[in-house]
Amino acid sequence: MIGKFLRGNCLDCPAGRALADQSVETGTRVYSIALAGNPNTGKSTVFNALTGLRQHTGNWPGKTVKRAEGRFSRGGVTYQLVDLPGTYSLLSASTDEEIARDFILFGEPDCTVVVVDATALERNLNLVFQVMEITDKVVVCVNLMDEARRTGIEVNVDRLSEELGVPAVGTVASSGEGLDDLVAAISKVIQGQIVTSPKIPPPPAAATALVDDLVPRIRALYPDLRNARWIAYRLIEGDYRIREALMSGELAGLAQRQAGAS
Ligand SMILES: Nc1nc2c(ncn2[C@@H]2O[C@H](COP(=O)(O)OP(=O)(O)OP(=O)(O)O)[C@@H](O)[C@H]2O)c(=O)[nH]1
Ligand SMILES: [Mg+2]
Repeated sequence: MIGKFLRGNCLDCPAGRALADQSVETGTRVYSIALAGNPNTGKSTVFNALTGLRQHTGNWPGKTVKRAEGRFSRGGVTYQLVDLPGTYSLLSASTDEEIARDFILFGEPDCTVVVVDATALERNLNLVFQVMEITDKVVVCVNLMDEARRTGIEVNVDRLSEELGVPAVGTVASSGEGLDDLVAAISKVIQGQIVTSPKIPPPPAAATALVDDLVPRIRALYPDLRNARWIAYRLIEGDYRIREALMSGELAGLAQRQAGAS
């Protein structure tokens, strides 16, 4: 029952358990939101502005090394915001990437916000696509819009949103501009008022054939797993962490939690 209630939170981690305990006490549903993004895009600035906490920010990449958590409420709804370390990808090449990837995959947030740099959109989109492969509950926060304006870069966020199939919101996190719209988009995605349909560039045909072959085998082992296709892609990329999770049965735990939640 509590598993059902807290679907979206990782009940195996201390933060998830703490959240579970508090939710039992208050009897209210708390929605979890992950803040992902390349290094130095303003994730912690968004986190601080929304939660009122003071997670470390500064003008160099790699400031956030562990995940930080804080809450805020809007319209009678409470959100648990999780500030993740900056990553260029989720392929677990580094501890930071593992922390971010594991939370998005195993923590199953109700919504993942990918904070991107408006002045370097193309480079930042790689991570957006990787996150959209894991989950369709995604909102893109196009931050540093002031820097983009200052350097003459025009970002059409509506067009971006259309092309990605998920909401995109322009923000200046350091001044608070756009953050109300960001929270409104997050809320609509969580409540199902916005139905996302992520558009991810197709992978090479050879990879697709291998993945098509692997997916039924993974499903045979873990019938309740929702992300079998994503797991298959990571396996052919040689992601050792996913391979270990598959061999050790860690994926079975995830599949059971997903089954209990649905
Ligand atoms: N001009 C401008 N500066 C911003 C904006 N958002 C954040 N900053 C600044 O950008 C720098 C990086 O912000 P952080 O919030 O620390 O970035 P981060 O994504 O958490 O960085 P990592 O934790 O290292 O990945 C800080 O100096 C912020 O004050 C913005 O919208 N406009
Ligand atoms: Mg940070």
